[in-house]
Amino acid sequence: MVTDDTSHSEGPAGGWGSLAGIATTLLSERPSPAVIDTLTHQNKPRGFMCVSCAWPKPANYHPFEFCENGAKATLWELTSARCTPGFWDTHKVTPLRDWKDHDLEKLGRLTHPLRYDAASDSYRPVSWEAVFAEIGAILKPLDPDSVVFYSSGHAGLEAAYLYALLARLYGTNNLPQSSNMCHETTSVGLKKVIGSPVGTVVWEDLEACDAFFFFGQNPGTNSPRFLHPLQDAKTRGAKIVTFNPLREQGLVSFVNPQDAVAMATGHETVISDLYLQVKSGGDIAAMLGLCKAIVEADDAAQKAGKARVIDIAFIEQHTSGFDDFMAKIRYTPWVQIEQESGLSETDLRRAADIYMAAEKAIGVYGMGLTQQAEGHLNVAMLVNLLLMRGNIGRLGAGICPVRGHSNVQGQRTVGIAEKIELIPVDKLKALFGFEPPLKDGMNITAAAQALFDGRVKAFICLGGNLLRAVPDQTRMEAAWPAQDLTVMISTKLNRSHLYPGKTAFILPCLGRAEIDTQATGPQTVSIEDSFSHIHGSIGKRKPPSEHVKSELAIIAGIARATLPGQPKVEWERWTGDYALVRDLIEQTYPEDFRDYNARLYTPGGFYRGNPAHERIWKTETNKAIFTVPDVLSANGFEDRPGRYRLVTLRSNDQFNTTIYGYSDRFRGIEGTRDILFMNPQDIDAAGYSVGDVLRLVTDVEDGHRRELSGLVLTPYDIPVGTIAAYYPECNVLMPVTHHDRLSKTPASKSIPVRIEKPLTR
Ligand SMILES: Nc1nc2c(c(=O)[nH]1)N[C@H]1C(S)=C(S)[C@@H](COP(=O)(O)OP(=O)(O)OC[C@H]3O[C@@H](n4cnc5c(=O)[nH]c(N)nc54)[C@H](O)[C@@H]3O)O[C@H]1N2
Ligand SMILES: Nc1nc2c(c(=O)[nH]1)N[C@H]1C(S)=C(S)[C@@H](COP(=O)(O)OP(=O)(O)OC[C@H]3O[C@@H](n4cnc5c(=O)[nH]c(N)nc54)[C@H](O)[C@@H]3O)O[C@H]1N2
Ligand SMILES: [Mo]
Repeated sequence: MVTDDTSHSEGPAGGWGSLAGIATTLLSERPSPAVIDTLTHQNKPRGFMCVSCAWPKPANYHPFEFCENGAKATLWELTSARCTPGFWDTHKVTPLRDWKDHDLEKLGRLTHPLRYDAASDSYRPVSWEAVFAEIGAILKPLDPDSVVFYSSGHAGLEAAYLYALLARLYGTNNLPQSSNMCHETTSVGLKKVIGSPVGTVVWEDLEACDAFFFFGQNPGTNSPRFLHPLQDAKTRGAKIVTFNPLREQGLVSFVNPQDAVAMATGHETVISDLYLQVKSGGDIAAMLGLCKAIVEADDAAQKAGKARVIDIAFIEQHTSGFDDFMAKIRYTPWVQIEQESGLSETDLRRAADIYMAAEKAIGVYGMGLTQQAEGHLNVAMLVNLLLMRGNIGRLGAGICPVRGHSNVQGQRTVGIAEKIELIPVDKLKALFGFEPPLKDGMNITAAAQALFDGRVKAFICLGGNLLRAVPDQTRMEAAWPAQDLTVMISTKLNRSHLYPGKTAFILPCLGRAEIDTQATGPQTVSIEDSFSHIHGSIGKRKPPSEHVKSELAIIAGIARATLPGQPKVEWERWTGDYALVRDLIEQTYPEDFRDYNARLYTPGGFYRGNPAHERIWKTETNKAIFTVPDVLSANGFEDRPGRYRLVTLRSNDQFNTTIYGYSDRFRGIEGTRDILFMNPQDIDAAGYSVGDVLRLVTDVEDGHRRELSGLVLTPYDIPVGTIAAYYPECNVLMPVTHHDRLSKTPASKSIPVRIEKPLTR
């Protein structure tokens, strides 16, 4: 449904709309009453931890400690639908490429291990013994550097640790992860400037903070439980300032679906006190503007003999690079800041006033900052802004990257990393008696490039839907099947399964909400949330089929068939008792995981600590570093006539490539995802009409044509020159070379595109 009204949103976030959203999924997935009961155990001690996002689970939880999207994710996983081998009697693989992502996953849970049969172009059931034997036989003779072990942030800490160990025992650090497309900018950029690759904020900080500054993170859709502490913060008088090109409903207002009075009266909390619609890629300039206003206020305070606005004592003791940064601020004129950010000096000064009035401030960010060609500078600029007033490493203040997958951060903590500097090589040597590979492995960008060049022979995927999530999707799909082996450890059918390698397996695994029984009985897994707290998670539901294995058991099966036996490597024992794997994790990372098994069910999780939180800066200068941005725009390309900045968006009815449905109710879009959001002025200027069906073409000349047709032009409250459309549909448009300079994170929030109007509709 398309209207020509740009104020699309359907009232506040949360409220009755979110209950209706859960109800739609309930109806479509037909779960048993017991499944619905399972939801009440979600995110609570000795319950199971949500399979959706990584938002922390508080010690003092609500009766229903889940949100619309967490409930949808659980119901989607515990669906009564099954994709059994019988499906392949009537379906071939190639025609399924025309199916929508929604329809593929909607088939239900995978029930049997499957092997691709080229003769019939379909998958056939196969025994687990045969699976492992064949994978082992193919992997053994391959050069380990030609094999890639991808992991999406779904799997728990125990599986992730063993998966990384499998890759290293095999001989490679090729361990790219979904965070390479997501918060790698944080892992690299934040580490550089504060010495920690993760955020410093913990739950108590949310409760003590006076002002939240949101940059490119959308809590209403992507971390809805965040709206509760925000609502509490507003009630006690805290301020919220948002920088986002789109007016996102969850950052405008919220009705708490767990508050009966609010629900009955429709009482909504206004979330943002100030909402600034920055240009896509305009945040470096916007934050520089805030810093400039602060410096001017500080100058005035000094002249008047008043207390300084800048926390100079903190800066002198704890930071380096301040003088150079000050010079940059002083010499950058307001007109340039306005030009690059798309915001007025007046508005930026208003934001700065709120920042200066707050004793304690938190900087929150997400993909709007990380998925940019200069994403690391975005992150560094946010750190600059916080450092000006000593807003890192004290109660109520800090930096808060909001992570994506439920265990994406934790997987990195326990060894899923391609960079050797992140690996405790000596510990691994001592524990397992082998020589770990010492060469850096490939991240996603490098792996994609190597695949195009024919240098990758086998890809193992622990979860995820890499072929749909990755840039340059069309080129990936062309190159992928040439591999000797593709192995997909998955819960549901997805597009990545439809491009089988010469030998190809789909291996069905348990979901986190399911009971995982091994030799010593039912097992617990664990995850790390966005605030570096570790939680045990106990599955409650019956597995979808007796032929499904746990991720650990699948990893161990592959390992035993592929690697020579080693006395200190005991796959069978470890998979029989996951507590033993936790012991290994503790021995490898003793500081982070002290008393791991004993502390597993700590309410709210146990904190593994963060030096930057204590103002210990593990950087090159042993201080927090002020960074001088060498450019003011983060998008990495020039503006020119006819070129737009394309933002790729998530709807509230999807979890990454999992499309629950076609209702993006916060943006007023129903029944379709084939939408191009555009400012009405741009529509007029280009001579288009609302409802036109248009084609996007990537405006990069590298010999590859990238296009996406069939998008319906929809007016929206978005800055001139910035347009938006949905991810993952847009991934055919993203060149793999368009990424953050430092971390190589694909720049999915600002892709240079042109618009074409096809002659026929
Ligand atoms: N329901 C649901 N929840 C999810 C997910 C999901 O797909 N669905 N995905 C999970 C994952 S893996 C992740 S990483 C997180 C992602 O969660 P977020 O970090 O919130 O990611 P996005 O929704 O992609 O983008 C966030 C916002 O960035 C804004 N933006 C775009 N360009 C710019 C810019 O240049 N500057 C600024 N300031 N803002 C900009 C967009 O308008 C959008 O509102 O969510 C997790 N949770
Ligand atoms: N254009 C554009 N591209 C993007 C982004 C963007 O904003 N714009 N965002 C990027 C981001 S932030 C991310 S994180 C990536 C996401 O990329 P991925 O992590 O690769 O993708 P998902 O959609 O999360 O993967 C969904 C699949 O995971 C499997 N699965 C689900 N649960 C489990 C489980 O418990 N175990 C196992 N083994 N498998 C499971 C199911 O088969 C399901 O089909 O995409 C990136 N790509
Ligand atoms: Mo992500």
